[in-house]
Amino acid sequence: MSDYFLSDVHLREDRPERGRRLLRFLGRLDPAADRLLIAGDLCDFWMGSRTPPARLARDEALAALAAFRRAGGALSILAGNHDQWLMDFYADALGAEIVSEPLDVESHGVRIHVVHGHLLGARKKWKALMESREFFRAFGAMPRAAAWPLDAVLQAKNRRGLQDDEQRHLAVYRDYAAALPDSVDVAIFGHVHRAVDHPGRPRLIVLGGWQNRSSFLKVDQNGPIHHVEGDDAEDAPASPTHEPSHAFP
Ligand SMILES: [Mn+2]
Repeated sequence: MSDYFLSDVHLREDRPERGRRLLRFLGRLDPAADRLLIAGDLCDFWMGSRTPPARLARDEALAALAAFRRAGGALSILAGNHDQWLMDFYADALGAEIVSEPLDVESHGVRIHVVHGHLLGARKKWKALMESREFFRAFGAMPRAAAWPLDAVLQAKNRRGLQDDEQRHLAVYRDYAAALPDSVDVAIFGHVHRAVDHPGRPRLIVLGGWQNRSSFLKVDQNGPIHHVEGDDAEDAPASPTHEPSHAFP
């Protein structure tokens, strides 16, 4: 019986490897015993805003999540900035339980605090503006010929500012975790795509994005273990590839 936490898969039809990673991951779960919490940004903004729900439901990875749920698996989802307008879809089409942040859960005696991370104050204003339902709708209705270049500009802007953005967020995460009650054992964050596992009280974990690999926190009777796996990890024995702990900025 294990509890799994993951975030920032950023499913997109033009990035099928992300869906394949999620499919492989789901294949290892036991719906009769395991529970899964997705801490935001399961779907990328592009996919969420531009794909009609019926087609979205046919996405292989999303269909596998629905199947996990139908087979009795516990699936909870909290909103990220990319998929906050998809919560009704997740509830209806996937059968997910929608939870709101901050979320406090206990797993195998470990007290865990979960947020996506975009609401803690480190985000640039222009990005927050883009996350309105109006922008989501407008982007979804935009002709492909206009949406592609805009998407490319936004991605390039994100890449250029990545280092600063990550450092700013991680500093905010560290302060946020330090201010949590002493009862919290592990503070889980998403949004930043770099996997971080920082010891301390609470232990600070940034789950990590699925753009280039799979990463998740597994909690069972052995305690919480942060797994960061390359695409060939399935053939490897039980001990996963571990990302070294990153020093904080
Ligand atoms: Mn995010």
